[in-house]
Amino acid sequence: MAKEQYNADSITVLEGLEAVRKRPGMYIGSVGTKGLNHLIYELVDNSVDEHLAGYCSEIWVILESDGSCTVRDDGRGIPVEMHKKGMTAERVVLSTLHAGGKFDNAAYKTSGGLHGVGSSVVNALSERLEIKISRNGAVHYDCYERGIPTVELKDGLLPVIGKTKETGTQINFIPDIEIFEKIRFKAEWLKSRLHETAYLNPELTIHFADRREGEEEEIAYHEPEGIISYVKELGRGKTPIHDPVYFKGTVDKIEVEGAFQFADAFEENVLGFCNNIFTQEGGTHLVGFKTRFTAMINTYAKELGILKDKDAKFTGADTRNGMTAVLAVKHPDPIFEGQTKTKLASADATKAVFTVTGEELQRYFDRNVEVLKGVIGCAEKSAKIRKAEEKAKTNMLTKSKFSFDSNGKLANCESRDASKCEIFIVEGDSAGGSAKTARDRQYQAILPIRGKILNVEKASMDKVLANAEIKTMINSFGCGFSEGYGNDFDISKLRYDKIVLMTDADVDGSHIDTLLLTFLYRFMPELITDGHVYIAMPPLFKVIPKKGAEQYLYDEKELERYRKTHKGEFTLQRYKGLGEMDPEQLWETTLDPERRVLKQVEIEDGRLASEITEMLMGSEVGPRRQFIYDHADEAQIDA
Ligand code: 0RA
Repeated sequence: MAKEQYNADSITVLEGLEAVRKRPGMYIGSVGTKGLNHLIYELVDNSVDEHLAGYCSEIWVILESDGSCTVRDDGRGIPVEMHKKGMTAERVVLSTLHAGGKFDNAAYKTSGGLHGVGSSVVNALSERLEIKISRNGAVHYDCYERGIPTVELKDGLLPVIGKTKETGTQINFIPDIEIFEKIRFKAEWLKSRLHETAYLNPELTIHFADRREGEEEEIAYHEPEGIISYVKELGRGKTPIHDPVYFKGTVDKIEVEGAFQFADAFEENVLGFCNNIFTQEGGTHLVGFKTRFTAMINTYAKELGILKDKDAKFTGADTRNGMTAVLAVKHPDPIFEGQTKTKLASADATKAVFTVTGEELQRYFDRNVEVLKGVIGCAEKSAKIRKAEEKAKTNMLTKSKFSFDSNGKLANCESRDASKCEIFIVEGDSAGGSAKTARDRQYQAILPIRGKILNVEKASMDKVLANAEIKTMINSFGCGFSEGYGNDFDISKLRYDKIVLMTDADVDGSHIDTLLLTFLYRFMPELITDGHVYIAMPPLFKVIPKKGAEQYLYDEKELERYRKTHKGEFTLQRYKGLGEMDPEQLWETTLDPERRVLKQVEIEDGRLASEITEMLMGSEVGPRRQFIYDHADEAQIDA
C-alpha cells in the first residue's frame, strides 16, 4: 500500500472494517455456514439493486474451483472516478461501512437502504477480494487483502487492465479462514436463494455455476411468470384446488403484488417480501393482506349463506387453511425492525396492501365464484378440525399437567442454569441406562425413548399429544409448543441449551432421527432455527493397536484410512449400537464435551418448510439420511 494513503480518512476506514472483523456476527449473522453464504447474498443484493435501478439484466454467481466465489453483473459498474479525500468511489464503496447510498439515485432504496452496502463487509471478511469494473470503455482493477487495498493507484485512480465496450461489476473473493469456522459455501442454500431472487425479479436472469471438484453444475434461473411460478413451486407436491390467483396495484407509491393458491392440505404457507427482502418476522404488509382476506372470506361466506348469522366467524387461520401465498411489496423508504431486522414496520404498507387486496380480490372472486367456494370450503374444514382439536387439546393438557420432576423416564440434571444444561434423547433403554451412569449429572439430562416415536406429519393433533414420548419431550423441554391453531411456545423457558439426538448409526437410528426432527420442526421450529438441536456422532469402531494409542473411528472411510496408514497389528472393535458401549466408553466418545463430536442441525429458514418435511418423510432411507446430514452442519467438535 502506498505510503501517502495513510491519512486520517484511511484510518477511520480501517477502524470501520476492523469493527466488522471484530464482531462479524453483527454484520452477517454468524461465522458458520449461514454467515459464510451471506457474503454471497450481500454481493448479489447489490447487483439486484442495480437491476431495480434499471441497468442490469444478468447476474452470474460462480463457486470457483479454488474455493473462491465470483459475482458479476452487467450493470453500470461501480463508479471508479475520484470521489473524495483522494479516494476513488470504488474504494469508498468497498471500504466504508454503509457507503454507496451517497451515490444512489435509484427509485428504491433496497436491501436495507443503500446501494453497494455490504460489499465493504464482504471485503473486510475476505482473505482476498479482487474487483474488475467495466466502465467508460475500460476494465478497472483493484484488489484487497482483509479489507486493505494492495494495488497502488496512479494519480489517485485505479489501474486499467483492458478495454471493453461493456459495462458491469465483477467481484471475486475468498472468505477469510481466520474469521469463519469453515469456508466451504453451501450450494444448496445458495441455489434456493438465487432461485427465489429470480422469482421476485421476473426480468432478471441469474446464472449459477459450481466449478468445485465433484460438484460441477450450471443452472440459469429466469422466471418470467414471477411470483405466480413461485407459488406453484412452493405448493409442489400438494393437490391444488384452483390455478394461482395473481393481483397487483399501487397505493401512495407503494407497489403491492401478491399470488396465492389453495390446495387440499392443512398447512398455511404465506411468505412476505419487501424490496426483495424476505420478511421472516412478518410485518405490516402481511397484516394488511391477512386482515382484508379474512374479512372478505367471512363476508362472502355470509352472502352465499354458508355462514349463518348465528355461526361464529372463520378465524384468520381458518381462511388461510391450505393457502400458499407470496406477498411482495416495494416501498420507497421501508422501516424494518425485530430481532433480525426482518419485520416490516412501515404502517403505510398495511393500508396499501389492505386496499389493493380488497379491490383486486373482490373483483376476482366476483368473477370466479367456483374458486371462491373452494376457498371457503377450506375454511369450513379448518373450522371443524379446529373445534375438535381445541377440545382435544384442553382435555389433554388438563389431564397431563404433570410436573417436571415426575416426568417418566427423564433423568434430569441438577443444574437449573439452562445455558449450561443439555438433554440427550437416547434411543433404547439399554443405551439410556449406560448414558445415565456415564453422564455429567450436574449438566446432562438423559431421556431414553423406546422404539419409534409417532410420525407427527401423518397423525392428528390429539394423537400427537397423547403419545407418551412426545408428551415427555414437551414437558422436559419446558417451553410448550406451537401448532397451526395456537402458539404456546416460549423459547425463553427452554430448560436446555442443547438438545442432542443420540441414536444408532443404522437405518433405524436414522429413521428415529428423522421422526424426532420432524416433530421438533413442526412443533418447536425455533429450537432448530436458533441452533439448539444437535445430532450426536457415536463412533462405529475402536482400534486397539499393539503399539500406540487406542482410537475411535467414526465411519468406514476413517477405518479405511486407518488400515492404509497404520502399520502393525491391531484389534478392531465394531459397535453395532450405542447399547454395546459401556458407560465409560459412552462418556469418552459421545457425552464428554471435551471429546465428543456433535453435528448442529441447521436449516436456513422456514421458507421451503413443507418441502423439507416432505423430504424428511420420504420413504427412501438413503436420501433421508442424506438430508439429515446435509442439514446437520459439517461435523464440528463441540467444546
Ligand atoms: C453507485 C452508483 C452507481 C452504481 C453503483 C453504485 C453500482 C454498485 C454495484 C454493486 C454491484 N454492482 C453494482 N453496480 C453498480 C451508478 C453510477 C452511475 O451513475 O453510473
